[in-house]
Amino acid sequence: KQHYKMLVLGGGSGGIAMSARMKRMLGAENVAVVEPSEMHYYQPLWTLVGAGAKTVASSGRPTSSIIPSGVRLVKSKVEEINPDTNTVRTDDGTEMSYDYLIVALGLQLHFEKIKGLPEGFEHPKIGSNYSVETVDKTWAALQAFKEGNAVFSFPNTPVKCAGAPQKIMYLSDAFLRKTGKRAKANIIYNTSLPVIFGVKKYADSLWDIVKQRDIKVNLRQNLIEVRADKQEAVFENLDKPGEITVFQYDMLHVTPPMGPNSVIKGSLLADEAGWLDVDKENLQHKRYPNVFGIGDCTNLPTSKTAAAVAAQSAVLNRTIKKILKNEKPDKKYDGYTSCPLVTSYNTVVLAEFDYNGQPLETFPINQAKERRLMYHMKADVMPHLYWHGLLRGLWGGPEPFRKLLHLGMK
Ligand code: FAD
Ligand code: UQ1
Repeated sequence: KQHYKMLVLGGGSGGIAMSARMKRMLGAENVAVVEPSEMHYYQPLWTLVGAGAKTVASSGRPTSSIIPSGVRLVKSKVEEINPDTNTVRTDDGTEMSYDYLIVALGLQLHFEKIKGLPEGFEHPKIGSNYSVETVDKTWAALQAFKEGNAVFSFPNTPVKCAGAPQKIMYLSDAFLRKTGKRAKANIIYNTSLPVIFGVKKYADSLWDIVKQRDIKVNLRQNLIEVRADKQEAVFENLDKPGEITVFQYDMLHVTPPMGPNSVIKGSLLADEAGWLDVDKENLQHKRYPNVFGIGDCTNLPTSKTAAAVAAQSAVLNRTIKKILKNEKPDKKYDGYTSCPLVTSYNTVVLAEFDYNGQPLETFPINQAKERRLMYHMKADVMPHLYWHGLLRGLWGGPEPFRKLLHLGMK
């Protein structure tokens, strides 16, 4: 049986960032990562891939190339975690034991919870930026648009990057204007939420933008069925169950329902809803002190993003350092998360906020305004910060810069 001092489950954003940090703390020989995927993707780029501004190939790198050198990569799927015996079993029957466990398994997409999907993706005019298989279909649908409704959905579940379902809508609006087709298009955003965005400061700004661009927003509308052969999307009014509206579409962008990773949901590590049950300040598991969590798989009550993972990685590094010395964790996570709301091919509203939904902006300028500089950050700076900063355990979020940039200011 293989034994590791520090076992990391999942080689996504959080898993790779933590394995780099744990290598530095404990030495590579004491760290292993379990991840079955051949490729690691920088998912935030998919917003731009779906709009034709970047290629899907440029969003991925082989997993083997981003594992910190010397750290063991176990190329299989976790099937069961038993925190009472400190063991993990994988799909090829391997049993591993650990002293400390970091869970970074991400969340799961549930296209199958919408009637008619995923098989509907075999038809044209429909895409989703949320998976590597469907992101190119968004761009194909956008290019093929002739006239009629362009419909964008937001599901009735927690999601990762809560701004992404509407970013592709603004980019589609811009593309249709650029190609002279906007006058023949109705752009419709049907969201399950009762708001356009969860933080008022940015929501106010986004309402101005949709009005100015002539985009129709329907709140509390949940996509329940796609009849892709007939190009029909069926929505249910969440405030009046049973009230159904059928939208004929010439383009449909689907944001799928999402939920906790099934490995966690079925384990002793889950909370009632199935998410990894961690302390919101120090990221240690609430019942198993040698288990820690980071990222989309956790029940941290903040918006699930890579920016949040960055801030969490710095806190978790500190927590583990303290635990290894038998001391109390001291650094506290404030819930920092960020969502660069792409509003055209050259502008971004850079939302940044904390657990209280209070804006926590890095730059000493009003980030609720659409800005070109922030588009450049999103499209050209963030990918480098991700591959060379976050994944190497060198980027723990913008907090130090925020403090520096706000020196002498309120
Ligand atoms: P992931 O990076 O998803 O990693 C989870 C890993 O676990 C995966 O590699 C998976 O293969 C592995 N795994 C799953 N099950 C098992 C198993 N049973 N055994 C072993 N391994 C397993 N964030 C931002 O900060 N800014 C943005 O602009 C932004 N835009 C986004 C746009 C889109 C379209 C999408 C989809 C996401 C976006 N995000 C953005 C969100 C960001 O990508 C995620 O929040 C981030 O990647 C979460 O990291 P994670 O490590 O928790 O999960
Ligand atoms: C960030 O740190 C990050 O992770 C690398 C992202 O993911 C792609 C982001 O989108 C953002 C906005 C941040 C925050 C960084 C700054 C400089 C505001």
